[in-house]
Amino acid sequence: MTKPILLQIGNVTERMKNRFDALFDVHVWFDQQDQDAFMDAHGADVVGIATDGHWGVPDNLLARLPNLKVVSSYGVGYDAIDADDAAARGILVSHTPNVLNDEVADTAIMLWLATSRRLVQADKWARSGQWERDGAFPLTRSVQKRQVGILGMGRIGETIAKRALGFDATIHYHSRTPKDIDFIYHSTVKELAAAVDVLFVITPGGASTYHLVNDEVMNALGAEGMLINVARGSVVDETALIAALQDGRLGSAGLDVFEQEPKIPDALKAMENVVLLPHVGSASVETRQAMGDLTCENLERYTQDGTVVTPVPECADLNGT
Ligand code: A2R
Repeated sequence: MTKPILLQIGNVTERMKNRFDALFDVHVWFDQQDQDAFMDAHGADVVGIATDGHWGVPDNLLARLPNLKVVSSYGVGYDAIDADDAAARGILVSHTPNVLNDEVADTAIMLWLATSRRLVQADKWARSGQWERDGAFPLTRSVQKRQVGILGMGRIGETIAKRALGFDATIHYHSRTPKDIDFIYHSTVKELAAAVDVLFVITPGGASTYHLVNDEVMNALGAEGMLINVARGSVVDETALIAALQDGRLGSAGLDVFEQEPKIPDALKAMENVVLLPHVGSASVETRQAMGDLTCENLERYTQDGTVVTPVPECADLNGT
C-alpha cells in the first residue's frame, strides 16, 4: 500500500525520521533542487507537513498543497506558521507545549543569575589569571528578594514564577487577561516594568506582540533594571534595547533570542552588561527528545483517528470534527 506523503521542512533527529518513515513517504523540502517541479509532481498528494518553530511553513505553501490535512511543528512557538489561514483551510496545526516548560524556565533563571552575578566576566577573571594579578572580582548584585516581572503568564511564565519564588521574589505579571493566581497583575507592560527589578519576557512571537517591549518599557525598567528575553526576538525592539543599554537607561540584559537570528548585533556582543545565548531555551537532550516524540505522536494520532494530541488554539475546534 502506498503511504501518504509527508513534507519535512528543516532537520529532524534519526529517532523522528524513523517514526515518520514508518507511516509516511517522506520528502525533504530543502533537498528539492527544483521545488516547483516537486509541487507539480507531488503537491496534490502531500497530506502532512513536519516542521519546527524556526522554519514554520513558508509563505504560500499552504495554498499550493490542496490536500494538506495536518502540520506538526516541533516547538511551542508557531509564529512562523499562519495558523489562522491553516484553520480556515481546515488544516490541523499542532505544536509541542508543556514538555519544554521546565527547560525554558531553567534557561530564564540561568540568564537571570548569570547576568546579576556576572558569571561570564567572573569566569574570565578566574581563567585569565586576573584573580592572581588584581585580586578579588568586583561585587555583584543579588537575585534574592527581588520584585520579579513576568510578561506572559502562560505555561512557561508560571514555571519561571515558581522558580523565582525559591529566591523569595515578589511576582508581578502582565498578560492579556488576569489569571486566578496569587501574583500582582498590571494592566500594561509599562506599569509592570516600572514595578519590577527584572522583567522576564515569555509571550509568543508574531504580530500581536511585535515590539511589545519598547523604549518606554525599557525606560520604566530603569538604570538598575534587567531584561531577560526567552520568548522571541521580535517581542523586544532590539534597536531601542541597544540604545537604552548604551545610554545607561537600562541596567542589563540576558538574551536567548534576537530579531535577526542567528545574527546578533555587534553592539550587543561588545557589552559587558549583557549575557547572550544562541537560542537554547529548550535545548537539552532530554527536552528536545520529548519535543520530538510529541511531534511524532501528533502525526501518528492523526493517521489513527484524524485528531492531534496538542493542537494550536486556532485549530482546537477542528480537532475531532
Ligand atoms: O492569552 P493570555 O492572556 O493568557 O496571555 C498570554 C500572553 N500573551 C500576551 N500578553 C500580552 N500581550 C499580548 N499581545 C500577548 N499575547 C500572548 O503570553 C499568555 O499568558 C502567554 C503565553 O502563554 P502560553 O500560550 O501558555 O505559551 P507558553 O507555552 O508559555 O510559551 C510562550 C512562548 C512561545 O510561544 C515561544 O515563543 C516561547 O515561549 O518559547
